[in-house]
Amino acid sequence: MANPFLLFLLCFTLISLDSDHHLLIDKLRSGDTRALARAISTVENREPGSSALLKALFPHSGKARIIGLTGPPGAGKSTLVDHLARLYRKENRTVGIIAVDPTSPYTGGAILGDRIRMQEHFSDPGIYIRSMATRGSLGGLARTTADVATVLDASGRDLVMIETVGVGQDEVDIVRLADVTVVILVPGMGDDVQTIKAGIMEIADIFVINKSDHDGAERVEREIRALQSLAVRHDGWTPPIVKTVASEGTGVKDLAAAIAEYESYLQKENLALKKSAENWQERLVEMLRDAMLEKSRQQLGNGDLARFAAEVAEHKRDPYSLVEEISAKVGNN
Ligand SMILES: Nc1nc2c(ncn2[C@@H]2O[C@H](COP(=O)(O)OP(=O)(O)OP(=O)(O)O)[C@@H](O)[C@H]2O)c(=O)[nH]1
Ligand SMILES: [Mg+2]
Repeated sequence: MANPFLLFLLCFTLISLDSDHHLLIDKLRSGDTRALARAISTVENREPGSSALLKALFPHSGKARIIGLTGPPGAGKSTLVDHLARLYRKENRTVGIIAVDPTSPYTGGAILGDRIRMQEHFSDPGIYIRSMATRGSLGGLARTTADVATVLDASGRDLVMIETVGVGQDEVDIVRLADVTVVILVPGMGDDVQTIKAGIMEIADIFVINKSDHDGAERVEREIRALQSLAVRHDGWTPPIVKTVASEGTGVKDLAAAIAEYESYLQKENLALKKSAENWQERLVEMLRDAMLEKSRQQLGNGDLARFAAEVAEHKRDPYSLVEEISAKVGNN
């Protein structure tokens, strides 16, 4: 028999959590940046109530343009994002920026640069910047970034820009949640174009060759063209190549124009929804995988996995039946 007092307490907590959320949502939708920051932290740290918050926010999302920008370390991504943000603000559009920091050895100085720029924007509530450096975070970096983007979107930001360093699968996953993906390359990368191309080439809707003040911009352009000629995109769009010198703000207008052009192409060809559904298919698989894995973990007792692993290693057990057994139990719950 459940204790009536505990039941009351549970109901009370649930109701107050719910009204807390309503208050928070009202505030963040009215442009309150502190409420926005709190909501983002809740989601980022997977605090209790984060899933309820996301459920309540989701209906308000879907209106922002999500722009993903990726490229090698130090390519000038932050500088470009900064200029784009200023440009969009001149058009009176509100901006949210997520700078995903891979917390790797090569960032040190750049983070500082980002911070200085962040400070400059502080006086303008129309630009909200959030750095995330949470590799290995619960649910994965891509998932967290997607959820934070949903919060920014639901808060009514017109544009959400996501900056990531294009080095791994996580980054590819992150840009996959964007409506428009900008891949930033720089001259003198040599074989790097080859290295990066595997994951990144097919996701680029727009190429930027930044640091075009350096020698070799034409060569990079030729390489991109050559790679493009090998693969035709199924949506019929040919990603344009925009040359920029971000540190001087050169070419930023052209980049904004290319972004707008791709957006109107998506609208005209009725591709926006299709692209979004494709992105969601990936994300749903990932969310399901997380949920299933979590349930499996709950099924397993402390140390079970280590014991099973040892048994499989000693060939006392076969892993195929083991996984079948565990997933069958999960399915029954
Ligand atoms: N010469 C030249 N330097 C540039 C250009 N764009 C950016 N820079 C410089 O390159 C350095 C790195 O720029 P960031 O914007 O921090 O690059 P990032 O890609 O965000 O760097 P990470 O986030 O660390 O990967 C800075 O010192 C910029 O001033 C450019 O077009 N030409
Ligand atoms: Mg940066």
